[in-house]
Amino acid sequence: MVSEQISSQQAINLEDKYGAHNYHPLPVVLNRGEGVYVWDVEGKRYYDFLSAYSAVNQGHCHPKIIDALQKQATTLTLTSRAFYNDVLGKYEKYVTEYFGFDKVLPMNTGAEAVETAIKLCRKYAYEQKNIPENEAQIIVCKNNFHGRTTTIISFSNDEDARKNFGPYTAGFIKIEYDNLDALEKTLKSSKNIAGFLVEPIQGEAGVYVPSEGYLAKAKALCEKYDVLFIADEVQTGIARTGKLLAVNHENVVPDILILGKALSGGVYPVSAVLANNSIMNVIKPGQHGSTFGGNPLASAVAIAALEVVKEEKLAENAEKLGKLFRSEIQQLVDSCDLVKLVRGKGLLNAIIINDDEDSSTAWDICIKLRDNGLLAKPTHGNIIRFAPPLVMNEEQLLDCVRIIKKTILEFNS
Ligand code: IF1
Repeated sequence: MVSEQISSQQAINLEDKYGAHNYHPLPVVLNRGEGVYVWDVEGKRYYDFLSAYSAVNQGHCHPKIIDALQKQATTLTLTSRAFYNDVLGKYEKYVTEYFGFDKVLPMNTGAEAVETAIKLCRKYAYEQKNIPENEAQIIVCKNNFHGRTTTIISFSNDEDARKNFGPYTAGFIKIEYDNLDALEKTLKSSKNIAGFLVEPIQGEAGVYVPSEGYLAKAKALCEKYDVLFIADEVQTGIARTGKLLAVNHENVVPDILILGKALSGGVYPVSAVLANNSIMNVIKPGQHGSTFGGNPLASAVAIAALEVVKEEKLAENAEKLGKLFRSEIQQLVDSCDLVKLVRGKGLLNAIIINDDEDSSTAWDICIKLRDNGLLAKPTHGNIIRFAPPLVMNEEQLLDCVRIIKKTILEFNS
C-alpha cells in the first residue's frame, strides 16, 4: 500500500477526505528527503527551508542517524520503563554530559517535555520553596508558543490555538516578551512565583530575537527572586541559532532545559527535560512517565543525532551561513519595498512582508518560492520563516538566496 505510486492530487484528496483538517499545508506532496533537499511525487527537487520546523537540523535522512535507527529497530524498540534496558542509561549519561546537567527526564514530543517542565517546576515550588499547594504561578510571555496541550494553550494568547478548548488551566501570568521591567514587577508581586518559562527566540510569533542581554538579565532576576528559569529550546536548540543552545549566546544556564525536534534529527519523536539533582530529584517513582519516554530506539537515535551536531560542526555552520543569509537578504530589504525587514540568529530567520497580517501576499510568495524550487511557509500572516537544515553549504545557501531574490523581485514587478 505505502509503496503504491500516487499523484500529488491523489495524495491531497486522500488527506482531505480521511484526515482531520488541522493543518493547511502548502500544496506540495513530498515523497523523499536527503540532506537539504526534498522531492515531490512528480520528481521535482526543492530546497527545504523549513526543516520540519527545525526538526531536521541534521538534514533529511542523515545516514548516521538512520543507521542507528535501523540497527536498534531490528534489536529492541520498546521495553516501557517497567523494566531497564541497555540503551537508556548510556543515552542519559551522554545527553546530560553533552548539555551539562545532572539528570534528564526523557519524553517524546516537545509539548510533553514542556508539560513535564511545568509539573517539575510546580512540584519543586511546593516541596522545596513551601509555596502553598495549588498556588504556584509560572510567568510566561505573550505571543508564546510551547505546544498544543490544553494546559499549554491555556497560557497562549493566539485565539486559533486556544478558542473553544476551555476550561483553561490556571496558574500562569503573561507578561510582555523582552521586557525586564515587566518581569521584575511580576516577580516582586507575589511570593508564589515558581518559574519563568521562556523561548530564547520566539519562533512561531515570527522569529522575535530579544534585545542583547535580555536572557542573562532575566536569569539574574530569577536568581534574585529564587524563581526557576525554564528555557524552551525545542525550536531554538540543537545548533539552530549558531550555538548549541540559544541561551549559550548569553552564557545563560537555565534551571530547567527543554529539548525536542532536532534532538532526534527528525527521525523519531524524542524530547527531554534536563535539570540538576536539587530540582529533578523531587520526582519520585510513579509520579510521572510515558509509555514511549526513553525507549531504546529514541535513545539510540538521539545519541547519533547529537554526535552529528558536533562532528559536522553544525552550530558553527549555522552561525556563518546565518550571517551570510541576513546580509544577502538585507540587500533585498534595501532595494525593494515588498520586504520590510529580515531578522534572526544563526539559521533561524524570517522576513516581514510589507503587507497587512491577513493579506495572502506571504502565502502567495511561498507558492512562487515552491514553483522556483524552495519550500518555506508563512508563520503569522505576513512573516515568512526561513530555516534550512544546518548541513547546508555556502554554495547551496547562495543558490537559495538567488531563488528568494528572484521570486520577490518577480512578485514585485
Ligand atoms: C504545530 C514552530 C509552532 C515549539 C516550541 C514546544 C513545541 C514547539 C518553542 C511543541 C513546536 C511546532 C509545532 C507545530 C508547528 C511548530 C511551530 F514554531 F516550530 F513553527 F507551532 F510554533 N516549544 N513547534 O516551537 O513541540 O509538541 O510539536 O513536538 O503545532 O503546528 P511538539
